[in-house]
Amino acid sequence: ATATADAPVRVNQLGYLPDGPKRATVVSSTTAPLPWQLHDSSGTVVASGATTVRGADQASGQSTHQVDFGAYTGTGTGFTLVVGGQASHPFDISASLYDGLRTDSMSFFYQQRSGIAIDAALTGAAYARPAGHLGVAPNKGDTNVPCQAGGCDYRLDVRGGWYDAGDQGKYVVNGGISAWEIVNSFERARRSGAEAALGDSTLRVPERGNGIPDVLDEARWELEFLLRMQVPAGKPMAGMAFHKMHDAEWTALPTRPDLDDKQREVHPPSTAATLNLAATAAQCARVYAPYDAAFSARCLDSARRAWAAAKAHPDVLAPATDNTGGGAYEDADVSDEFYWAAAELLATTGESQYRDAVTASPHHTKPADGFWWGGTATLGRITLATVPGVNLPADDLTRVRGLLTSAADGYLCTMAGQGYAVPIPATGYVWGSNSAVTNNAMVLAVAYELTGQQRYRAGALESLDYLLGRNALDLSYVTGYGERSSENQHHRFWAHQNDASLPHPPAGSFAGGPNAGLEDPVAKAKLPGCAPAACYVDDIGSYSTNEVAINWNASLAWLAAFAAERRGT
Ligand code: 9MR
Repeated sequence: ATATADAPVRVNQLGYLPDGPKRATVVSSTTAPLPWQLHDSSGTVVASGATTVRGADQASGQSTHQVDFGAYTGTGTGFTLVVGGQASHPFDISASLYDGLRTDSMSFFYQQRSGIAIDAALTGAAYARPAGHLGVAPNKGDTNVPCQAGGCDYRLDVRGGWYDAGDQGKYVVNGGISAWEIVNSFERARRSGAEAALGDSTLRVPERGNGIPDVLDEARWELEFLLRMQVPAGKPMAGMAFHKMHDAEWTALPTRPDLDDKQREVHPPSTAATLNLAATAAQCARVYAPYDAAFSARCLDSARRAWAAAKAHPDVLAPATDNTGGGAYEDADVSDEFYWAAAELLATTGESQYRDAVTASPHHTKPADGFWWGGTATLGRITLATVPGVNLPADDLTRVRGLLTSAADGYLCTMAGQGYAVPIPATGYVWGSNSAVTNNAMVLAVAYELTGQQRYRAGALESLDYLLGRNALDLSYVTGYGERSSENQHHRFWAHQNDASLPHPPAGSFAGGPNAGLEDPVAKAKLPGCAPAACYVDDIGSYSTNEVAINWNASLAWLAAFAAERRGT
């Protein structure tokens, strides 16, 4: 049996953990179970059984069967699963399966850095590039940037940070959730005693060897940018955060960052951005305290000022129309950002003013909704539920934990109802759907931490199976991981598809994923009539299905670090 380019046996193409779930999906309209065999690399059948018929799957539009080979406990490389004479792509079964992805998905952020040369010694020559946006010609920014007309009458130094995605804008709301996820990944790993894997000299970053965990070095590059985006004291709306900064017009594809000659502009402050700053700076104050007391204090001061400014200006909303040259990141409801910021400030300071804001928020008792850049309440819930010693009554903390495990139970139920065990419903294939999968999988992982119940860990791991090839397209959405993986994500420098002298995205780059909305010209042309989970094309022009973005990679990196942890079970 051989794998075809579109094998009907869909596996996690990277593989499976010896102590994790091992399931696959078979595309077949046969209504009777089919025999399956697991072959090792020498072709020997090491396990066999019969499929479970699952029938029509709404998200993929396919008829499916399920294979469960979880009883097999061997390890090795080059396994294949064979059904009806068709073999899956080869895969491994190994405890170290996710070690590489943990590093690569986290190293993505160094390569997205603005304001620093990307060093060939760290990335390989193909990915090296000069520093972008330091005001060196032809760049006009980001060291002396005018506020957009009407915003303010002074200039700012807002260098640094990460480019958001395939574009080179820098947006506080998306920077906030991304930095939070990276820092939270470390905070979580420290609670489980596994922070060494994210420690110093674990990443390909220039700060390796400085005695500080590399994950925190990387997140600090963004945090320093977020701090710079705060309106200075003495200016109108002091303490608020500017919503975003980006080019005055969209740049062409490709445009290497240092070759961008467009005017960079800071856009007016927003309450949402201000609360993203308050939340991430409060988290920063807590998590960096053991490593750099001065930075921790700077973060806390900024967080307090941001919180006060947001309370004074609670409804300054970024408009959806402000999308020339960069994304709008509009948000009409900032109640969830208030809750998240209050939760972070409470967890860091224990102060009653923040506790009162938490307990008065409608989000404190609502079911835990899925989080994303525009909906951040569950980030606050995760912090309240997991950080030791939060100053809330014990029964209240128990209740918040229960909201998270209930949400996790909901995701398990959603997964169980589908041919491809995805923790989003058939209606959930929107722009960046892959990050809805990783974000929901994070909640499953948190539920595992809170309860120790294996079904939650299994759900988190099975979500990775979907992303790494067990899906409607038989494709891994992570560059370099799996036999068939995305490699033409929308990006202005990793634009090999448009210019052969430029590289593909580096290993560990995560595509946005299927988007039934078909919101770009390439998707409209190539994907008419697609089933939701098949509305994806690995084409650089399809920014609505195939962009990379810091909020998506941050969530993947969080999940990869969770999956890579050895649990000795
Ligand atoms: O992730 C964002 C998605 O939720 C929105 O629907 C979409 C359109 O507004 O924008 C996405 O964010 C993009 C941002 O606007 C600009 N940089 C690239 C981001 C990822 O595609």
